[in-house]
Amino acid sequence: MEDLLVKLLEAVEFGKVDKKSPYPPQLRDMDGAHELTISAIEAGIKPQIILEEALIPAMSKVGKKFAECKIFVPQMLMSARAMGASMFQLKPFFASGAIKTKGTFIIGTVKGDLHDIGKNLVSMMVEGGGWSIVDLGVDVGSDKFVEALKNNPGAVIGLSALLTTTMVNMGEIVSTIREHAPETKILIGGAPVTAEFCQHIGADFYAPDPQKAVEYMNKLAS
Ligand code: B1M
Repeated sequence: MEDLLVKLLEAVEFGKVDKKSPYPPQLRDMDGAHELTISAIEAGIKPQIILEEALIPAMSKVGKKFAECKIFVPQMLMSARAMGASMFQLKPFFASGAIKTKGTFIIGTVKGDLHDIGKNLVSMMVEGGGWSIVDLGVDVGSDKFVEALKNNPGAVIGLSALLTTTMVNMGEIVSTIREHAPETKILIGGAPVTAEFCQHIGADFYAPDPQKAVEYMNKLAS
């Protein structure tokens, strides 16, 4: 049983989605995250254990390697895809409550901004860190964040912006969220964003990369 979890961890870490996937070359013709997750469930391994002992540690390794520039966006995307294949098999257990997450993370790219590659990476890494995700997509204004927060009380909010012209919209979104739910934790990021800007608009934390976002979220959950 342990062997299956080790193999699943490795499949997600190196982005092996399923058996027929040619990537990565060193795992060619071997089972991927899809087959290994099914085998783990059939072997009676609890879904919570699959999440905590294979998927979360795998994505944690991926996040650290990315932050240290040992891997780059394409490798990270492949790992996220492998994690997605595994999560797809685990979905019914989330729905039934058999798997408990650390909380909910509502994320979106702010109003006026259509860039979503970085936002998607952060979303997938936080999911891999054991959180439920509500992804509002791109071009999201304060009204949608507030509505999502009403549906998911206590959720953490994540704002992404890639343009100097749209990062300013983060300020209005933060103020509106504070009016409705002052205690909400708000995390921001994106290429033009800085820690100084974060402080200036009254958000709680600036994460330069997905790993720092996951570390912040994990501190909130502990
Ligand atoms: Co745009 N674009 N773009 N673009 N684009 C940039 C951002 C730009 C720097 C290019 C340039 O001029 N050199 C420039 C911005 C200049 C500025 O504001 N100072 C720019 C511009 C000007 C524009 C348009 C205005 C161009 C035009 O139409 N005239 C237009 C705007 C459209 C709009 O949004 N309204 C536009 C459009 C587009 C495309 C649609 C073509 C496409 C986006 C496709 C998509 O996202 N689905 C695009 C792209 C791809 C880029 C570049 C090339 C790449 C951005 C990217 O995805 N990077 C970019 C130039 C560049 O960066 N070389 C550029 C990879 C991604 C992984 O990094 O998003 O920074 P990033 O995310 C990082 C971190 O920032 C962090 O984690 C990620 C991983 O480390 N992070 C977070 C991100 N969000 C976070 C949230 C967090 C925490 C961390 O917590 C919540």
